[in-house]
Amino acid sequence: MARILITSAIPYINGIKHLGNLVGSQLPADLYARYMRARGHEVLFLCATDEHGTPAELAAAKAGKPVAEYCAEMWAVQDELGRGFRLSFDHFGRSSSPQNHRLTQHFAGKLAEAGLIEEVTEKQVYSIADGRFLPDRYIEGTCPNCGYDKARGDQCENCTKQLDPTDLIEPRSAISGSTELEVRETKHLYLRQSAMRGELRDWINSKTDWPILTTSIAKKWLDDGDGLQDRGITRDLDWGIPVKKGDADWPGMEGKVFYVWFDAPIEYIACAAEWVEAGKGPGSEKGWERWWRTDKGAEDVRYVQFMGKDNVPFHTLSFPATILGSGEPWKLVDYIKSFNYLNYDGGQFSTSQGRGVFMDQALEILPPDYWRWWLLSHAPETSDSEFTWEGFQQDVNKDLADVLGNFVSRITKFCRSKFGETVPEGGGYGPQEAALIADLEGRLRRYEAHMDAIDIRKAAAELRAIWVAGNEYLQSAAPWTAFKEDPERAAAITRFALNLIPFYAGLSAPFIPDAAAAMAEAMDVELAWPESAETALAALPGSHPFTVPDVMFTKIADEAREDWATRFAGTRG
Ligand code: B3M
Ligand code: ZN
Repeated sequence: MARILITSAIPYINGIKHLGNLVGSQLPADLYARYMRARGHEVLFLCATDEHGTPAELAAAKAGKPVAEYCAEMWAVQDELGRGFRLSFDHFGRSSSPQNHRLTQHFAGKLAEAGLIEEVTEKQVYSIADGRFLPDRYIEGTCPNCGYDKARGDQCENCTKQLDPTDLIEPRSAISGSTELEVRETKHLYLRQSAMRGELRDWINSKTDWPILTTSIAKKWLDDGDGLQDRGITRDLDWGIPVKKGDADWPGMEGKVFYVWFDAPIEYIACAAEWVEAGKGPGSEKGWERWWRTDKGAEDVRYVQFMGKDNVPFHTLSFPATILGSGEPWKLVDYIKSFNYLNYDGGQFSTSQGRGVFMDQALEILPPDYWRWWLLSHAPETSDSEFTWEGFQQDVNKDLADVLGNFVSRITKFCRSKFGETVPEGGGYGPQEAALIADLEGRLRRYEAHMDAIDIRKAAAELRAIWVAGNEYLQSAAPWTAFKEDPERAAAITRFALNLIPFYAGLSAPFIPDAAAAMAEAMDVELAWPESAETALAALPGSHPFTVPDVMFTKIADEAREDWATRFAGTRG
């Protein structure tokens, strides 16, 4: 038995995530966590909300709420949606937690001790009316390029030109509208990542088994002339983790907070501490350290991270720089599974335009298994993939309703009508059953190998093939025909087919946990990972009771598909 630490990139707090976000980190991480638990490993699966930074402040302002209140509410919304999708986090934390405050300040202190932090004085726009420095995107004005009058200090939304706040004509504060702005000096902390380039390169080069998507992005940033620049890790904002050196004040840094990307990955660690404090982990207060400190038992932990490709530089370079630079024995990631993008119906999902399906909407229209199956079986692993309503309808109707659902319904109903609601005795398995066992044995091992390697699409394809094999067996063995001539033979076929249901339940649970639980319940068994096809398919003895389950998957009708395509085309309310 191994110990496996799994984290999903932590979603920003500002709003509900779309299905592209979901399939880029939380959902595949959940698949892997469920699989590893099913294989008997000790798993700690963590996620949280990423609550700091300008986007959180802006979203709170838009919602007309104090930012702390806004974050607390949105955390609850995201937590609930995670449950709705059956994301099996051991803890869903918050980057604003006291644990993360302490740890982030601790890491900053250690990095300073190691000489890896530089204090830099810069010039920045200060708003007299607002009594604060303004981040670039808090400054608005007229674009010098196109004349758009709501251009932001970082970029013009109209012509997409990248801007500096000083480029803007008639700049004003986006908070108050005040034009009383001046440039003032302010001090910031920089993490000297460049000093760690060699160490980071050696570490990345040692990861020969990582997905190419992950290492190619990391290497591009390492080798790009200015890819591994020293990085500002503080901001002039109110909301965030106050800049301190461990417990001590940091002279000159009063009123400043850490940059959101400095504290967000540290939340992976803090989340384990939150998990323990919430009473869900081991009793002892420091019990989380056995997952995170290699001097406290974490040396035999395998740590796997899941994220979209845009997050890869932060996880392959910045966060490792924090960990390595601290000089303390923290666990480094062992494997990074990264994803391309899921597109939506010929374009992109867009949060600002409300284009595509968002997590809350998805659950309003269909149960989680439909989404889980489609999204995972189309995970954007080697290239971007695309959601279309036709494709979704076709795949879900076929794989889930016609193949798996139909199989379960057909055999349980047939048995009930001919033998009653117990597994029929009598008749031994013949060559047809032996052939299927041999086939399924090979498929089972291949499925396990794909899941071990986190090759999600390949795993889904193998699972689908396993379902199809049972369906084809039932079709060709045709117990309804055999029953007329040879009831003993029909009993054997039926018993064999009924035994496939718990086998399917165990194997399908990481992808479609609700349907798997329903299958196991109908067959009156515990969900379990099969040791082998041979043992699993002889597990239910004659006279074992079962019930015919409710319809597992209703097909998606054309009208529903058309309605949804229109409803989700854009401009969410
Ligand atoms: N919140 C970006 C994202 O949600 C960011 C990830 C942080 S992971 C430490 O895609
Ligand atoms: Zn412009």
